[in-house]
Order: sequence, then structure tokens, then C-alpha cells
Amino acid sequence: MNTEKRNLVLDLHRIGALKFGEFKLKSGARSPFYIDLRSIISYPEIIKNIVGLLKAELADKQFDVITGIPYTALPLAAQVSVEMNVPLVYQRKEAKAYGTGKLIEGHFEKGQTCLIIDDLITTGESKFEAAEGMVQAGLKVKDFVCLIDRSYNGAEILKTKGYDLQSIITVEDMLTVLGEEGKLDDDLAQKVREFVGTPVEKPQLSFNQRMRSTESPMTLKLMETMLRKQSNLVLSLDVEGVNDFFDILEKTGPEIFMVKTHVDILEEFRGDFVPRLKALAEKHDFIIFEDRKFADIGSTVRKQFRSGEFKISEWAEYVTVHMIAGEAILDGLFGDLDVPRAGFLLARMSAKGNLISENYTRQVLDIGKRRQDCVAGYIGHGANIDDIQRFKAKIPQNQLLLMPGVNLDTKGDGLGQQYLSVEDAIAGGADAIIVGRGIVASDDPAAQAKRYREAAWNAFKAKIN
Ligand code: 5BU
Repeated sequence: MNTEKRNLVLDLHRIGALKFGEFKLKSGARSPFYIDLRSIISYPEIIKNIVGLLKAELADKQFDVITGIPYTALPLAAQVSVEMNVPLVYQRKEAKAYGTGKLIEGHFEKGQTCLIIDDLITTGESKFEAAEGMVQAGLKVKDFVCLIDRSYNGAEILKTKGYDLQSIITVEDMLTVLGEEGKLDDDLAQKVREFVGTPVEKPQLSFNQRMRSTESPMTLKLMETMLRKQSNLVLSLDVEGVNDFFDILEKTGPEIFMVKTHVDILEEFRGDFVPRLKALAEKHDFIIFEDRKFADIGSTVRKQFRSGEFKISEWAEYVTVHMIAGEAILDGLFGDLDVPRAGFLLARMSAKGNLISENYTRQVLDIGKRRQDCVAGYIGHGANIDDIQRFKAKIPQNQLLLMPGVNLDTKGDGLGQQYLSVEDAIAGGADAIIVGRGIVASDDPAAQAKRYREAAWNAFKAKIN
């Protein structure tokens, strides 16, 4: 480690930007150290040193514009921009509500490459969000440079989306320098090493532990049914004919723990539809889930859920909900209802080119986590196992991830649907798979349902044990 880096560690420690002891993190976890670089702007000498280190790191990289993630890294990037004569851009925290409404400030051309500077990397999440904003604005992103890497495997995580990460100093560098200078004792340094050596993801709980930590009866009901039926297969029964509907459901009922309907696809919705559906659900012990994808203001969705021809709330215990209209949709749907009902929030979609962003997904998960009273889990998808795992790590373990867009025999349907294999879906972290045409469009739905159930349940069992 060169003198500049050693000095940086010592300076940061001296000004209290690196602290050791016991700290409670936002997540509730306890950490033996704490890094807060916000105050460095008040120390021009330290900034000068950092900018020198950044310039050395950037010397061999290709980029047309540069940015720093607000707030801490933005003044650093500004200084680097001036000294290296590279234009600066930056991303607003919120899009402007008036004027141009643009998210990125500064002049650039579409197709240019933007290098992103940040102060710290822990999970990589804020890096993905920053990159996404730049990419949406037409810039390319390849390299990230962080001042301090305090992550377990940040570079690997960024690599899952093709980004390269360079860091100026690591936690190990800090421990070495401070140890050598007599500013940190060995025990504390060891605690920090152990802490950082623990992946940021929470330890994976067993399914039983997850059930014990689930307070919502509606989520528990799903988990119990899965275990009782030894199935994590949801049948997506999108057929027009009522006779076909019941014929397939009678044959596949033993294999599934839940049926997902699109009731508005049926050619006729006769008076006996609901009693017949409920009778079959009782006979084969499965749950009824209507994929209505509510998306309007609270007052409207309340009527859509409870009134009209279908009176969905009377027979579907679970429904899907888009969060585009904000949290009040949950009160509209589930408030003042005399039967227990819950929703699955659409956190990610399987459709090609869908407009859901990382940022949107995170906000959906934030709401769902707060509203476990009426949110049983999420509908999600991903490009590959790594991508799904990263998404799954953000979902509370006492809620469920259901994954549509699963097919064992084909990759797509020519209308934008993108399929994953059962193995990839479960390995990524899906708790249950939703399968439609893989079963419904076959000549032998019963045999296909068995095939999907076995593949999904075996993969799931191997994982949860
Ligand atoms: P398929 O026949 O297995 O492609 O049917 C998938 C079902 O899941 C279908 O009912 C869709 O409406 C539903 N779905 C989906 O495919 N992808 C999504 O992102 C969401 C729902 Br949300």
C-alpha cells in the first residue's frame, strides 16, 4: 500500500470518519465498525489526497463523462472532473416536478460512457440504481470506482450485471494500517474481519424457521398448504371454456397447492362457477388466487374487488396488485373487509421490455415489508440465477416469492413472455413456480402437472433442507 493510501486511512480515522466499537446499523444488525465519509468535504487536504488517488485509479480507464453518487461522492467527482478535464454529470435524487423533469443534469451525448465514483460499497444496491439512471438516460456504464470497499463480495455482485469495480482501499487495508500504527487492537480487528467475512445476505432460514417467523395468518396458510401438499406448483389456468377449466383442474388438482385464475378470460361466468371452483379447491386441498393485477386508486379497486359481475373478494383468497398507484391501493383492497384476504405485489415481471426499474422494485418491497398484514409476498422474475438471487435477498424471509414465466420446454412465446427453467427459478430463490401453458396447452395436463410439481418440489426440498 502506498503512502497516500496509508495517510488516507490515518486521516479518516483521525477525523472520526472510521470508527471502531459497537454500532447499530439501519438493518438492526450490530457492527464492530462504522464508516461515515460525509464530513470529508470539510478537510481540503484529505480531499486533495483522495482526488490524487482517484486520478491514478482512473488513468487507464475509458470514459467520456464522470459522475459521483450524491451526496458524498459528488464533490469528489466534481474535483476529478476539473483536474482530468472530463465533463461531469449527476443524477438528481428526485426527477424535477417542473420544467424539464429530467433526472440527469449536465450535457452529454447518448452512447457516451459514464464512469461512476462512490464513497463506499456494501451491498452494491445503490450502484445498480445509479447505473440504471445513467443507462435510462442513454449513457453506457462499465466502471465503478469506490473509495472504500467494505463489502463481502461487492465486485462479484456488480459483475453479475457486467460492471467492473475498483476500490482505493479495502477493510483489510484499514485494519493493517491502523494495527501497525497502534490505533486498533488485535481483538477488535479480528471482530471486524469476522463481520466483513459474513456475507451481507442474512443467513438462509429453513422453511420451518421461516414459518415460525411468519406472523401473518394468510402467509402461513400458503406455507402450510405447500408442506401438506408437498407441492410448490401454482397452476395458471388461462382457458376460455368453462368445461375445459374444470376438466383440467379436476385432473391437475392433486399436484398443485394453488390455482391462479384470470376470471375475465372465461367465455361465460355462470352462477355455478364459484361453487364448483370452491368444491374442487376443497376436494383437492388447493387455494384460489385471482391474477387480477389491480392498479387503480383505492376507491376504484375496492369496487373492482368486491362488486361487479365477478365479486372476486368472495372467492379468491389472494389477488395480484400493481403498486404503481401507491400504498393506498392496499387499504382500498383489504381495508374493512370481513373475510381474510391478501395480495401478492408485482415486484418484477417476466415480460420482455417491461418498464419496472430496480428502483421501483425496491420501493415495492419496502411497502410490502411494512404491510405484512395484507401482503403475502411478491411476483418476481429474473434474467438468470444470480439476478434472481440478488432480488430474493431483499425479500423478507417470512414472505413468499412466486415466479411465473417458467417452462421446461420453451424459452418464449413470441409475444414477449420469457421463460426460465424450473431449476433456475428455484435455485434463484423462487418459493413457488407459476406454470400455465407448460401444463394447460399439453395433451396430458395431469402428467405435465406431475412433472412440474416433482421438478419444483425436489429442487425446493433440496434447497430448504
Ligand atoms: P404461461 O402460460 O406459463 O406463460 O402463463 C404465465 C401466467 O403468469 C399468465 O397467467 C400471466 O398472466 C402470468 N404472469 C406472467 O407470466 N408474468 C408476469 O410477470 C406476471 C404474471 Br406478473
